[in-house]
Amino acid sequence: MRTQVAIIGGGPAGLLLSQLLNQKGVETVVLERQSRDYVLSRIRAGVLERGTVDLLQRAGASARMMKNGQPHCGCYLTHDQQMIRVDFAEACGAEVMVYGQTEVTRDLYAAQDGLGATHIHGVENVVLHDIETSKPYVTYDLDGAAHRLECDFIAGCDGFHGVSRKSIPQAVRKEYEKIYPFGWLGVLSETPPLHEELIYANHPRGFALASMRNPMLSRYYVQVPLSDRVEDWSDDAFWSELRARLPQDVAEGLVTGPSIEKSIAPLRSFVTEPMRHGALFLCGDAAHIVPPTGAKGLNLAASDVHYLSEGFIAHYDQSDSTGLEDYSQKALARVWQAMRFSWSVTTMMHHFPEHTAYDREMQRVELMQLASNPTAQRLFAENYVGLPY
Ligand code: FAS
Ligand code: PHB
Repeated sequence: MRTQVAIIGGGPAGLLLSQLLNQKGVETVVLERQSRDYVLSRIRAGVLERGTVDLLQRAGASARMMKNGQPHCGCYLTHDQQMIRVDFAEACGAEVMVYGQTEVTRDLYAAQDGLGATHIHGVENVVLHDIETSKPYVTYDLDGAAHRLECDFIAGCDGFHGVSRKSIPQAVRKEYEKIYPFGWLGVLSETPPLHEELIYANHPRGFALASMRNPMLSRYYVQVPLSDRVEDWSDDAFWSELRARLPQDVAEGLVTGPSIEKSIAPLRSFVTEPMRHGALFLCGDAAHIVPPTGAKGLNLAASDVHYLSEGFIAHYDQSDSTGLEDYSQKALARVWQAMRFSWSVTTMMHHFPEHTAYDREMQRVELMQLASNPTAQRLFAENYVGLPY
């Protein structure tokens, strides 16, 4: 089999890249390890930056989002009992879209089906070959049979645990990592959201987040030690801890119910450089991971896809490869900005075991500055809604 761009991984990055390329006549084949149902069962991101919304509109995958998504022009951060609202519209004239990653993935699959795109699910033993030559290829197994996919380029969209990043020689890769000493226990419940906007809570007991997917589907998180396991947390224990970390007057409005999904995600910051090596281009979580505090993971995948799809389209349409040559540097410039924001909000909002009383005062003062200083509000808002591509 032969194609122009082989895409490893059919998550949001792989699907969006395939869609934007196919729309412009660039051939792709998406190789995905899991089944479509499995990919659609994942509960992950919930907030889309304006750039991501624009890209999904360009990709012809935005109708359901524009109908069911919820535009938000602000969010709350709390410090113990104090509620601080950041007004995105007032601070920077923009907003975000609250719409689950699961639904984005569903919309992208529908758009790809509409174009008759080639997705191969259930692949195993994917290996990238000759990425330093002009004739790279991918081998993989499917239902016990060996296959070979010839291509011009390979897009590694296979997430943090995929094979693409590791296909770049260790001597070439420069990696940066910060592991946070806690995780997020997340719960999805078919209950009305606590508040009409997101609430990020800094409390002595730990961080909490009240989010949502729609008027009858809520998404909540509490910070937990890395040693905790999901089975350690009953629904009642979760609701009680979440309630304890929110301002009392707000917590009184919490509607609880059975969890329909419950999971713990560790938090890390990670970047690999470069994001290109020969014919291989890394995209999304394959190249970088952010703590979900700043709602940047999915949105960084989108901006990577924007730069990479523009590069491929110019290459094939106008034999202009400058976009491909500039990809890594351009994508990384935005990645590091998002890394800083995600790290800063994570540091401001979480309870760190090693923090002293002085550190906790710094968190408090950071939040008070956000409450009273329009410049601080603007910096937070511009980063939260998404810096320009
Ligand atoms: P993904 O990991 O989504 O997709 C990679 C795909 O590649 C997967 O479908 C995988 O099955 C496939 N794959 C892997 N190895 C392969 C191989 N060898 N061969 C073929 N296919 C292979 N971001 C936020 O903004 N907010 C959040 O709240 C948030 N919560 C998260 C919770 C969890 C538990 C996790 C893990 C991530 C969360 N993220 C969040 C980040 C998440 O949304 C990612 O940024 C987003 O999924 C990135 O998309 P992709 O780069 O496509 O990677
Ligand atoms: C979510 O709704 O899952 C969500 C929202 C904002 C975040 C992280 C997760 O920063």
